[in-house]
Amino acid sequence: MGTQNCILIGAGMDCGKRRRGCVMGPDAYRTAGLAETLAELGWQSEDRGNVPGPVWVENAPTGEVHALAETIEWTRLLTEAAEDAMAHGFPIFLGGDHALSLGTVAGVAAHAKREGKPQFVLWLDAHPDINTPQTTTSGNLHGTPIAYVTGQAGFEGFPELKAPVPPENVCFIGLRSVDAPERASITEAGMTAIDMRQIDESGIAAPLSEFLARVEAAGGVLHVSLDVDFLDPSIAPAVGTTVPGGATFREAHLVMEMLHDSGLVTSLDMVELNPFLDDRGRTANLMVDLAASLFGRRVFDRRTHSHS
Ligand code: Z70
Ligand code: MN
Ligand code: MN
Ligand code: MN
Repeated sequence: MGTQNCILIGAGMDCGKRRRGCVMGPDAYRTAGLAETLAELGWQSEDRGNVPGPVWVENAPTGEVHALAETIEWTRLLTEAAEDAMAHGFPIFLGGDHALSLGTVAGVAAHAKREGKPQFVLWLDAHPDINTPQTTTSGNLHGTPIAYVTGQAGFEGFPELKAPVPPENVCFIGLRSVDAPERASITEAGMTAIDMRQIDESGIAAPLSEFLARVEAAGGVLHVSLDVDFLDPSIAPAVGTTVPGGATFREAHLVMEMLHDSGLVTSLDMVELNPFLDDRGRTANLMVDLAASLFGRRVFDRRTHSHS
């Protein structure tokens, strides 16, 4: 994974949806011992504190787009923070709701473009978050980052993308709640979409290996965006939108271990944790455990790649 230096960036964005609480996410990860866990695995971390984006905004009426101006401001701030952090180490963006990825993915992709490397994105989520401000029926912009970062129309007023991510470089794993317009754009764009049915049929390792082989063959770099609702709500209750039938403890750890072994991951979002809904910190602790697997915690060494 290149340099053994992590940059922790608190992004307590809480206006990508109506239900409040994600603002506490960055401190929950700190409290759960993320930096100490990384240190045990040989990773130095530099905590840059919290990005000072707009925190709270009154709810927009049902159906209307909520907190557009605030989301645009967060996108600007996080694009900049992400692009800068990429030059100094491995950024971990501590969410915050998933609207933060409008900025983080835009920023890491801009960095990859400057280095002449293709950017890939692995979206671990129950939802594909590929609505636009026009197609969203909830008006919650946490359901839109993939549309923005792949350069779809409808994001007037947002920062101009320096480096749109080609749709074929995006892989979703864990899908089980997809809106009709989202299904249409995934199909049209030819994105790799692994739903829970496919995971049940083939296991989670086979489609992930296939995607990682594609990243490797392209000489690409990989951004991982981990939404708490990728996980089954029975093990990860601290999330606003619980969707039954999610990834198990073992599937999620396997994904993280395989990502570590690939040596391809260069940035990470940890999003949608709402500590207000947690059960004695168990979801925050689980998310830190998953990060640990991504940064090299293992039972026995099983590496197949020489880099990392
Ligand atoms: C729906 C929407 C969403 C997360 C809910 C849901 C989006 N597709 N994303 N929870 N993380 O409102 O656009
Ligand atoms: Mn770099
Ligand atoms: Mn999401
Ligand atoms: Mn989700």
